Amino acid sequence: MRLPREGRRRTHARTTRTAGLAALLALALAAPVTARATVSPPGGDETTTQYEIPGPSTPAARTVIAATGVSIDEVREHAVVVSADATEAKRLRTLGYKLKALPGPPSRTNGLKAKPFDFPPADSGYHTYAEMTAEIDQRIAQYPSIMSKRVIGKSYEGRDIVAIKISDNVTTDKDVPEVLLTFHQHAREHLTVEMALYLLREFGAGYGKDARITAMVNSREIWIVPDLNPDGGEYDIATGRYRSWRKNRQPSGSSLSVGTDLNRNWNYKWGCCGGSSGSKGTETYRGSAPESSPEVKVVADFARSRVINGKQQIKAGIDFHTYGELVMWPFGWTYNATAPGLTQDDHAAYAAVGAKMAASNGYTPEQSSDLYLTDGTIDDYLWGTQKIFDFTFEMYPGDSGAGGGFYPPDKVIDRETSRNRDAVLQLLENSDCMYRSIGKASRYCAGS
Ligand code: NO5
Ligand code: ZN
Repeated sequence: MRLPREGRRRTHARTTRTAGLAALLALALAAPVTARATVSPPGGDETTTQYEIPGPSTPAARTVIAATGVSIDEVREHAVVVSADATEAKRLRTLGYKLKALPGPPSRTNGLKAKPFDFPPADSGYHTYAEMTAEIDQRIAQYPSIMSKRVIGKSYEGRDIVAIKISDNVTTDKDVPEVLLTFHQHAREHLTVEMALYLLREFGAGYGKDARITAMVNSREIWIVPDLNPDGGEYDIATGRYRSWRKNRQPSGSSLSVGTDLNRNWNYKWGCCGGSSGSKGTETYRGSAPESSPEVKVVADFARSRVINGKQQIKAGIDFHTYGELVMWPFGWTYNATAPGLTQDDHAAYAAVGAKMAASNGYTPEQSSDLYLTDGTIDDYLWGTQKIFDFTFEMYPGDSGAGGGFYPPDKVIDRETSRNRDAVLQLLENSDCMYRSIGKASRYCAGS
């Protein structure tokens, strides 16, 4: 991990204590991990392989592939890249698809021995859960008047899920538009945690210096939930080699399969439409019921807790993922641009703000289902049940070619997180009235 020079002394005591805790945690987790490796149960604990599949070039054709339970990691004009375990790969071949295995994740060991429960030596710029926690605490200590942290609940394995509030007069609940930024639903998408840490740094350092940041901190309440899937993230680096893990680490009932896809477990049109899998162990397993995963329940409860006097305070948000360089909006469950609960004006406002953000970061703006159908996602839930304008960003890289897929080297962290600075500010600036973007403020936002 990298700490800015000014921060090093300040965190020394805390880092030492955290390191002790981390060592204990490592011990506690080491036993089951070793046992698993020797028993090697079938199902969801298997590692997955990325395959390129030529052919599909429409959302419907890609949805057919997704229906086998694989995750679609990359969409090209006439091909997809998927993550599949042995069972899913067999299923796809039986259906007649040609699968070309791609190289596994990079080792990034720099010729050094990989340490368990850490990023590989050449990727030490990424933050483990303990390092993330230490850095968050450091920022709170550095900027106590505008940042505060609360534990909103625990993951399946008992790690804290935290929310950081950024606002002036941070201890009072002001009646101002709130914005929710969420990160790391998918374990292997580590760059998103760095995005959250970047924003904490940037807002802390920019307050009182940068006009746009200062204005937003003064007139919004910004909620940052930097890590929705801490168990999955730690599991992904637990052996010192990346495992391409996607889901959380919750066993699926009494079966040997482990993991629910958090972004299929939200309580809106859950499992409705062929955009998730009901089979335990698959990459897009939707869980046994909506919010069956503790992590989704914790964050959904938090969002619901922001309903005050019957009014949802959170107006907009971004859920960060990798990869593909996309700015996406709902719905995921239908190919249609409008649907019950999403009017032409809603769609137009989503698309207008989405296009502005995409123009600033160079991503591609589109409706989520332009990729493939998904159901039970956070965007569909937050919009469909609470009218929160939630977007999904797929960060760097655009494709798995040169960028490293889910595992871009740590040297791109600064560039690829600061790349979204303007887009985040634009969302904040629009959040008081998203319909202003389509010239309909007076119709929708009068009196607010
Ligand atoms: C996401 C989006 C399509 C919402 C998903 O590759 S990703 O898994 N990050 N894509 O399928 O949940
Ligand atoms: Zn994702």
